[in-house]
Amino acid sequence: MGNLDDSGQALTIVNGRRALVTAALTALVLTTSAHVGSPDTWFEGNAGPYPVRVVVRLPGVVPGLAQIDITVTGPGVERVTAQPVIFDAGKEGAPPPDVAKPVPGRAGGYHAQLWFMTPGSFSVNVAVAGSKGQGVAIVPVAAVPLRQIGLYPWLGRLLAALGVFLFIGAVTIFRAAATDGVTAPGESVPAGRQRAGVVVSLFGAGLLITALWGGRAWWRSVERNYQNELYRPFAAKATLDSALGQRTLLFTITDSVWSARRGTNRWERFSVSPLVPDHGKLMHLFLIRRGDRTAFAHLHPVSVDSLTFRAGLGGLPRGGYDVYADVVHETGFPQTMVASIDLPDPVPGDSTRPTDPDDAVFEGAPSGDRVTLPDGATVSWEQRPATILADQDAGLVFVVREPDGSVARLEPYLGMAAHAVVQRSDGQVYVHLHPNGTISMVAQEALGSHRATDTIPGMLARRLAADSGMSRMAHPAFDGRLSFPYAFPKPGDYRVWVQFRHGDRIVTAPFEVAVK
Ligand SMILES: [Cu+2]
Repeated sequence: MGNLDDSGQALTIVNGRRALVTAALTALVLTTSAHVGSPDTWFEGNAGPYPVRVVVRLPGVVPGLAQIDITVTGPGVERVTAQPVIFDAGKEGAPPPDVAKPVPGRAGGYHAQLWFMTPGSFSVNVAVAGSKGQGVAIVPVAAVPLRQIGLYPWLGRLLAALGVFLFIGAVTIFRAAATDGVTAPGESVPAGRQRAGVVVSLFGAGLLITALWGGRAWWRSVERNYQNELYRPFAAKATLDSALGQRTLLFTITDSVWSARRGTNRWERFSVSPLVPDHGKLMHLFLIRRGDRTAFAHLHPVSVDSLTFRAGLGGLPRGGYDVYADVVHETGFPQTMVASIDLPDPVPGDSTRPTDPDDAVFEGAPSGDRVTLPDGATVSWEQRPATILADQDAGLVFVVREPDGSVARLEPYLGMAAHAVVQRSDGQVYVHLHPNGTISMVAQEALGSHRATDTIPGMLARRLAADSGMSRMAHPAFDGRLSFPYAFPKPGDYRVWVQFRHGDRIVTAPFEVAVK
């Protein structure tokens, strides 16, 4: 399996859709919508008056059965339901909600299983009813086929053995029909009929082989159709523009599905809709230097045209970088595009400043569980679990303290208390987290505020953009205790960059995690 650099390059070189499918197949297992290789959805928020945590584990195949784990905090809960609602059909087109069953031995724990029958952008609506009334939490989930499940080897061998048995049986019947079948009982089969038996059984075997061949061709075409439906992120490339002696990055979506605005399979329909600003930005671009990972940037490129985005690189040092671009479509469908870029040294006197006041460029290595900031404030990973296991709550709880030890108040950064970016050392896992989990805020808004009258592409996007401008105006300060609900998807060496705004500075604090 190629690493992401290879696949990223392969994706930029070939532009034709067919060729892409082949190139993408190697990377498919690793890549999925708004993250890379981290398919579970984690959500923390409220269903009306009830605080809830929801984890949606998709099977990676569609149709497929998803496991929904719900934790409701607080007393008086009587009934918890979960319902999958696809973006374009809305609640009217959704199946009835499933009642989640209490999980024995886990206080406030509920479990449900939901079928996702078609790929697309869904919300899982978790409804809680009880003594405090009722409420619904909308959890955006992009259900896309990510993998092909192979036949169990033992089942393959068993079916092959049964097939050979049937084939031999059928040929024997053909022969018997031309020999014993037309000979009176007790008589021996004449030599002429013996020969006819051989001819008929050869003819029958030929017929069966032709039928099997046809069946194989049919099955292959079914398989090809399925592979065509497998999710692959948009192809994209990152290039350096050094015109005027300044380093700016051009991020270009090279995918023909996007440039032609035409999707040929079911999930692509959700990805040709306009982009919507998440936290007020159309694109969140992360650059992480390969190898030591001591250089990191969180940029917000401006769109030059519908395919190209441009961002100033500030003082980002030289090196080979993994580039991850998070976008969300109007349908609530999120994507992470992957590319790579080699940066030269900053030009002396390079005046490129980051394009956006919310951009952050950071250089530095992790230094244990506590990071001291230049102004004396600290960020510490508190109650860090002794061992962190894959697929188990990672306990990402960070506390920002003022130099005097009191818990800090944080200004909103991009409308949130904090952001965290997680990457595994080989670049094959990447995800962007918030205290409300892995979900995108604007995806949640899109799924929650989509109306049947939103028939023209861009209508909902415009409304969401207006809303996002409104919501950025007034925001209270946040508490310096930051908790990110998440589980690392597989073992490995991870780095987590926690970002927040403290006073007038954007702070980036790196942490190292070994996941077993
Ligand atoms: Cu963020």
